[in-house]
Amino acid sequence: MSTADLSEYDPSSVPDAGRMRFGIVVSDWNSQVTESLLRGAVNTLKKHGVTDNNIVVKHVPGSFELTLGAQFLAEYDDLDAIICLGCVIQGETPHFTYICQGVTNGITQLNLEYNIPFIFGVLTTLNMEQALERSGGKHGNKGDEAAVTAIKMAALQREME
Ligand code: DLZ
Repeated sequence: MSTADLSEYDPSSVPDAGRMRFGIVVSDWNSQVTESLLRGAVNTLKKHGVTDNNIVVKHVPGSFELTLGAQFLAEYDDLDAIICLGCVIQGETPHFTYICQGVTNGITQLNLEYNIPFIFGVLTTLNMEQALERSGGKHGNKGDEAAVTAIKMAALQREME
């Protein structure tokens, strides 16, 4: 993956995911952006062999809720990895910082507490323009990148089991 276009990658470097099952938890805040991240993630999973019935999508109100939504998925389904998708845009108050810290720490903690990977697909941008550029615009789609990361981490775990 280059730094100019995060979604550029060599497809042959991604393991076959035909027998894997993934959860995606997506935040409804800035839904124009997060729906595009979701489309990218789903399309990329399918491109690498994941079937529709092995992609479980759940929505949460905002990025702060991604951690608990992902924990619910981990508890109630049998998944190889969980992708967390959100978009936090800086406003005039420190709210941005607290949400970013909360979700970053939360997802990190899930990675350490559960025996499956949780992927951080959350855009943290200064404005909507930057978010659009990274959700299907000139900087690619962070949803694609999150899906590739999920497949690679799930394959790594299978390899080591
Ligand atoms: C409250 C809030 C604000 C101001 N901004 C965003 C944002 O840019 N992106 C996002 O995903 N969520 C935002 N939220 C909502 C919080 O994530 C959360 O849903 C509420 O604080 C309720 O817990």
